[in-house]
Amino acid sequence: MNTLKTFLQERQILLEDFLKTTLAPKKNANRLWQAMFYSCLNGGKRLRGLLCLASYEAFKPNYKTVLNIAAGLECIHSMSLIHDDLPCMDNDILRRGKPTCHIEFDEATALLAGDALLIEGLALCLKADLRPEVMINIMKKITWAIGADGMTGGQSIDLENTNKNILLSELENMHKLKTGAFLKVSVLAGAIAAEAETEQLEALENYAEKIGLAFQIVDDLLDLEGNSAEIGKTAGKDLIQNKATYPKFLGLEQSKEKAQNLIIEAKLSLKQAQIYFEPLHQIADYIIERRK
Ligand code: GRG
Repeated sequence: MNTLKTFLQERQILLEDFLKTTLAPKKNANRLWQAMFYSCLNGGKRLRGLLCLASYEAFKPNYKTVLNIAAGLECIHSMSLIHDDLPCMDNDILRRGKPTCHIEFDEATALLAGDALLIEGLALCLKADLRPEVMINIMKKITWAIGADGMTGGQSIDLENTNKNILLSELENMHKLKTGAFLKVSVLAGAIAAEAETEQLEALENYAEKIGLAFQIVDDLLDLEGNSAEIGKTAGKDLIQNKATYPKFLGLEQSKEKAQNLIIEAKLSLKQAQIYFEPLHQIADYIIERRK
């Protein structure tokens, strides 16, 4: 991550090492584990894991308490990318600068690698040493965020919307579910683990909603303005697939402006709840500065 400061870079490396160590014993156990390792340890930005660590550390010092959750969230995220790339979904051949899982292995293995990463990811989250009621609360929120009223539901709406004329509000709702819900729970999981106050959780929820939407707008912009080598996935796909995007609705300049304003609002909601933790601001900035 080129623009993230040392504090977050350190945690990114630590999270990467933790994921590697956790999955390594099984790395070559069989084709399934090889595909899981290939798709999880392949240079993701680790945004969801970092959000979880940072929102914990905004309230309590020992972020290693939530390392299992941060790693579990990254496994679940990797699962969603594998399935998203499948021929029956987005049908893509490039992910994180490498052939997608079903290209490198085969479709059935990719499907199963996704399934297994989802289960292993949830199991990893459950390993965090937290009070049972805190753990249950986090697991409820994670399962909700990835279920039919969250990420899976959003993906389904996205598939239905392809080649259709939809409203901006419908686009926003789709992203709220598909991408936003999981980013939000990544932020909340850390803060809930740190037993933050209700008012602080509300502020973080608001922060997460704003950065989630900004993340998606930037994703649309990168698809349009970036190149495949830089973004690590096939650029220009939204146009080819005739997908609704923010630049399509708002134009380039207004989309950029909207993303920037959302980041300002996200930071403001932290300030209003007196959450002064610089890395959360840095992540918000990174979301609009990123080039991949
Ligand atoms: C969770 C059961 C279950 C099913 C998943 C396939 C699917 C259903 C959902 C797809 C969700 C999806 C892929 C949303 C796109 C989110 C997105 C823009 C991902 C890219 O995130 P980055 O840029 O990626 O953080 P890296 O590679 O850095 O991790």
